[in-house]
Amino acid sequence: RLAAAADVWDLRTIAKRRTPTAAFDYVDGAAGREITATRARQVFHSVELLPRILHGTAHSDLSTTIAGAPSALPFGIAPTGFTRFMHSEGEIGGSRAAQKAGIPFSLSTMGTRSIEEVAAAAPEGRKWFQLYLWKDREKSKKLVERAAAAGFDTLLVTVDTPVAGQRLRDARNGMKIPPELTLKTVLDASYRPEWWYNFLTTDSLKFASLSDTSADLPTIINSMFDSSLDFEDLRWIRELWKGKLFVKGVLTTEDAAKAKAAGADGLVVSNHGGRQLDRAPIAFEALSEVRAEVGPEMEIIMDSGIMSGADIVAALCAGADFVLIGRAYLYGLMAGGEEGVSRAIELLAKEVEVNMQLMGAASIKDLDESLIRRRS
Ligand code: HOC
Repeated sequence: RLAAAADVWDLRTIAKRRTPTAAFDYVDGAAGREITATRARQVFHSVELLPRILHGTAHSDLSTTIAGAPSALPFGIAPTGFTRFMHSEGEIGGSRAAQKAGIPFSLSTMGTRSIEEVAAAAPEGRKWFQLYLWKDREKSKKLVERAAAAGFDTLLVTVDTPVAGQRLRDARNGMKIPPELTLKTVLDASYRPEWWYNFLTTDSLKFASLSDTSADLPTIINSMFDSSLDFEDLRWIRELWKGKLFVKGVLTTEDAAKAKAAGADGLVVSNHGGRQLDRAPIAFEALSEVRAEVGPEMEIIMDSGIMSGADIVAALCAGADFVLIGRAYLYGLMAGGEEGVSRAIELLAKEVEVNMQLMGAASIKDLDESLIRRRS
C-alpha cells in the first residue's frame, strides 16, 4: 500500500486511517483557527516555477552541504515531539530512514527516545539536536553535553515557544501525553488494530522525559520550560555548544539580526508549522527579507508548510539553503513506520529531481529567485 502512495498527501490519507484521532490530529492540527498553517501551504500554490527549454541539463544533482557537512538531499527531518505516539517506531524509524537517505535527522527535546538510543540506531547518520530551555538550566546543559558526546553535529535552539500554542483540536480531543486509556481512546484505537498492536508491543509505554502522569500538552510544557527566555540565554547556549548552532523560529528581520549578533551560525525561518502563534507570518514569505538582512553567508533553513518537492524547490529558490520536513515525514511514519518515512523521503526527492530537470537546474546552487515568479 505504501508503494501505491504517489505523494505525501496519499501518505496522509493512509496515516489518517491507521492512527487514532488524537495522535493524527496532534500532527495534522495547528494553533487557533489554523490560519497560519493553512496559509503556509497555500502560499506555495501561488509560486510559479519557471521552466527552461532546451537547457541541455541531462541530470540534476540533489546533494548539498548544510551546517558544515554534506546531505544527499536538500532537506532533512525536523524535530517533532512525542513521535512514538504516532507510531511505535518513532525516532528510531525516523533516524534510520534519514540515515539510509543520507540526510540529517533532528531529535526533539520532547522526543520519545533518548539521545543515546537515536545515536545507536543511526550511527552513520547525521544527527541534530533540538533544544527547549528548561526552567532548570542544568537540565538543558546536560542535554547539550549528551548530544555533543553522542556525535550530534548541530543544535537547533527553538525560540518560538515561550508557552505552548493553543491547539484547539488537541483540546477538543482531550489529548493527553502519555495517552490516557479511556473508553473513548480505546474505542478509537480499536478501529486501528495495527497502531494498537504496535503501541502495546513497544518496549515501554512511557514517554522519555515525561512523568507517568497523563497531562495535556500546555500543562506539561508550561511546567517544564522557561517562558522568560531571552537573548542572554541564547548567548549562554552559544557558549556551551561548540558545534553549529541554528536559532529556530525566526520570522522577522529584527530577530534575525539579533540572533546573528548573539553568535548563531544559522537560522531556521519557521512558524513552527503554524502550531504556535496563529496569524504569525508565513515562513516562505519571510525568507527573502531575512536573507537580505543577514547576507549571503549565513545559512538559512526553512520549515512550515512543506508537502511536496515543488514546495522544497520554491523555498530553495526564495533564499533557503535547506528545508526541514515535519508533518510530511510524520504522515509517512504514521502510514508505515520507518518504511513510510523512507517512502515520504523518496517521493519528495523524486519530485525535487523532476522539478529541477524541468527547470534546467543542474545543482541546488542553481536554484535562485530567477527561477520563480510570485503570482499576486
Ligand atoms: C514550549 C514547547 O514541537 C509541537 C512540538 C512540541 C511543542 C512543545 C512546545 O507539538 O509542535
